[in-house]
Amino acid sequence: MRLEETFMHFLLEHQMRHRRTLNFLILMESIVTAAKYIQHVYDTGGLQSNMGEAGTINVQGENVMKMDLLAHQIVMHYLAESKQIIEATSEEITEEVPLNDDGRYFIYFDPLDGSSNIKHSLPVGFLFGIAKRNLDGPEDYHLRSGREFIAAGSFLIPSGVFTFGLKDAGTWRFLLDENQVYIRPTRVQFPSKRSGWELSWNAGNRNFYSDTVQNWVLKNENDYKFRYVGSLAVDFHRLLQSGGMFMYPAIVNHPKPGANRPEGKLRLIYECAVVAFLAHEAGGTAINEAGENILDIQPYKRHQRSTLFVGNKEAVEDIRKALKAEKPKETSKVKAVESA
Ligand code: AHM
Ligand code: MG
Repeated sequence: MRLEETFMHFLLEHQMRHRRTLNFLILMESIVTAAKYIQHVYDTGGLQSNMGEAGTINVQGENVMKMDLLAHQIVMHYLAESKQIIEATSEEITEEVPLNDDGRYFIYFDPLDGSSNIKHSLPVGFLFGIAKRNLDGPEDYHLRSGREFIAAGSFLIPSGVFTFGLKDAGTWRFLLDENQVYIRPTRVQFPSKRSGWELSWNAGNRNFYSDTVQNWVLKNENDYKFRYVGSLAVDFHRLLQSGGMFMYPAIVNHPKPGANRPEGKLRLIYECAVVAFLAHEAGGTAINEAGENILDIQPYKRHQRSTLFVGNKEAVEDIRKALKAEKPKETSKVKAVESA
């Protein structure tokens, strides 16, 4: 019989080594329990007729799926029970959710990332980032940047793989065993070998990007394999192991101007900053289209969007140089077509 190290043991050792409290352990126990519950609900979602739309539109103007709401309720239940959270931010709720005035942590989460995959029973993820409140004085409740996270993670659903980043202590993967226990801490680093690198992006948008991004794609796409699932949590999960870059650039050249997304599509705090934190701890990096490190962007609103380029440092640096060098031109293919 082979007995393996559990996630909780791994975390306990870490907390003891750094003379930290057990509060963080209690919080992580609640998050892991929530993830396993979401996993169960997802596994049985087809049978329970829970894979369809909820019939509502969320703060982002997108269709809410029943599964989005169930996942949100599950996470909120276990967070409230843990009593460790002062205030929670969920993709599914417009305002902050105050939980416990004496809680030590802020949490930002997307309970089910990749909603368009739900109706196909394809993989989705649960993304979260955690920051600590000001313990030395009155709390100002400012929204935290990724640089202020103490941990972040991503659960892959339904395979149950858990990727967990701890500040200055690396990014780790855990597998779910037959007893529903997370085991086998394995450190993950972006692979430096370029031959397996992947470029993960919605190729259907290629003509809608800025001229700079379009030119970069034209020059570089053949150096990468193309992979795209359509869920950041899942695409990033794959990228961590294969290397390369995931990108969601600004959409600025759409034929229907209303469909443009100059700020990007993904949400800064609970999507971009979460994968940026995991990437940073795994030896990679993440920037927005202005070339700023995602971790350094101070959010000014809860559901703020951002452009994202995340992956191996060399790949991200390469496009950062292009973004810096080439000023976006006034002319675009669309404008040219319009005037033709
Ligand atoms: P969601 O949080 O509503 O699921 O939306 C975010 C998702 C990301 O996971 C994914 O990277 C992106 O939207 C996919 O968008 P697109 O369908 O435009 O490629
Ligand atoms: Mg999402």
